[in-house]
Amino acid sequence: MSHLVHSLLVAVGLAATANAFAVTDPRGDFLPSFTGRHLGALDIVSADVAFDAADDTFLLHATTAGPIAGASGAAYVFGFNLGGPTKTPFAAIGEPGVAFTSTVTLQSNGTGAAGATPVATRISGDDIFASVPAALLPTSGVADADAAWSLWSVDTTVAGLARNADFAPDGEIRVSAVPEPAPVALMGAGLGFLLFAARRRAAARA
Ligand SMILES: [Ca+2]
Repeated sequence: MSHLVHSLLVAVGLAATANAFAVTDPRGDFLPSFTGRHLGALDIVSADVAFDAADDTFLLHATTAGPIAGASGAAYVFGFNLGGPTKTPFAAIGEPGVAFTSTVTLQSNGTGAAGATPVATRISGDDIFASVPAALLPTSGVADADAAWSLWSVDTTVAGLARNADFAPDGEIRVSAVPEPAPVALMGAGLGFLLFAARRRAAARA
């Protein structure tokens, strides 16, 4: 019994502290077509997007190989696919899998926008974050929790497709879910335990 309770507590602890699933990307893998500055800030090394159902908000995060705040003109574009006709503008530079219906652009100067609506952006060292209300991204037949995303870095001092530095992920990946609040997780664990105990009693009678 005590072992089972301990296992449940460990499971609850994991559920409460689990981080969003992050996509990792190699260092120094700028696209051959990229003609901009090879800044660490334009080299994506990991990224994640989670959907917080409680707040109806997407939580965006990217980590780069260098400090972001000082890299003037660096931008990070999160592409979202929420159903309907997609844009696939990057086949010519070897990224045909990047398909999106809307974008959120975060800038190294701390500004950001979802479409034409400003989005608060936070920068800390090599990391950039933003919370984006799901209502800002148009949907067509895909639930917010099932949204797919991709990310690419841009040197905005360069024109055309040659401005796109690094794609990570370069195919569509589904948003992760923000872990449910601890009290809800505890309730779930309690219910699981009751079910387990009931099944064990039933098995003992059989
Ligand atoms: Ca990279």
